[in-house]
Amino acid sequence: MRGDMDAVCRVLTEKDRFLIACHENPEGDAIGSELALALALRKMGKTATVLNADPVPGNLRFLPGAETVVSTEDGAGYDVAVVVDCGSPERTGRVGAELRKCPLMINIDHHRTNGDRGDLALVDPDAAATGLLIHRVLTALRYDIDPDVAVNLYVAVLTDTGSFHYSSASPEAFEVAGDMIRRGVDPWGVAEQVYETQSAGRLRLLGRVLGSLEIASGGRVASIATTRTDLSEFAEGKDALEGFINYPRSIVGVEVAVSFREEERGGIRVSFRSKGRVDVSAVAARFGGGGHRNAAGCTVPGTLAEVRRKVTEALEAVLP
Ligand SMILES: [Mn+2]
Repeated sequence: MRGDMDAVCRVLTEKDRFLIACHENPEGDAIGSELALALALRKMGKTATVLNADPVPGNLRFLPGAETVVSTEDGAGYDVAVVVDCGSPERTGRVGAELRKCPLMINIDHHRTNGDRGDLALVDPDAAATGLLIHRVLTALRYDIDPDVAVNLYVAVLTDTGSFHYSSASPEAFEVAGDMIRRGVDPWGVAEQVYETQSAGRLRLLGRVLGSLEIASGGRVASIATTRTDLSEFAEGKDALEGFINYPRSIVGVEVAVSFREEERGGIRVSFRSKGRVDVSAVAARFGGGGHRNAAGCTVPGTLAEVRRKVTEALEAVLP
């Protein structure tokens, strides 16, 4: 693991005021990681504020501490900024300016494209989730993990391994999940909250989006697309789309699934999921994005049709 665990632990022990942030459009690993860290720091008698550019997704609002996440805060007066689960601290979006007011920045992440920026960095691309890095930090601090921290860490690991489906589901992921269950996490209760709380509107939106399915490259690439009209017609936010991309990937013979979404401010948000033989982070990087080998994303200027064609061509070039 790149970085200095000892130095990070020293800062967490010695400093008092922490401003914690994650990337835009946060998911379970980002939210679980920052809440686990914030709750632990508060138990240690410190001030820890979680400042995010985007709200906590509806299915994660049950997480202990989620109600304390703020969308605005003055970074002045904080000792340390902690950025979690961000391939680059810029991915914190509009809250980045407040983070930069802090005299010290710690970067805790598992994305391969991490530029290692920040004064101190704990970056391990082999970690299944940033939540596992938070777990390592809390273990190094000899913090006795309580049920509220445990459920946040459990959700971080559960969601970033795709419920332990992905190849990233390491022995450490299972061990930490098992230990969190020992500490009071209820697996079915969590699964019900995270995965079985969708609205009827979201399911109808899924029907619409699946109608956009296109198969290309001799059956090896499957894509879906969501227009701004789709989202507004079903009165759903963009976080409703989380997980839709798993349907095209589940098609037999498909190597890469792609989801295209029209952005409010123009351009198309592109998400990739690979079954493992194609490194989609390399394809995303060609369009200025990044991510992991099996899950990556980028934002590409242009219309839906243009971007769909360009991205499919770029994928064609790297298919086995
Ligand atoms: Mn993550």
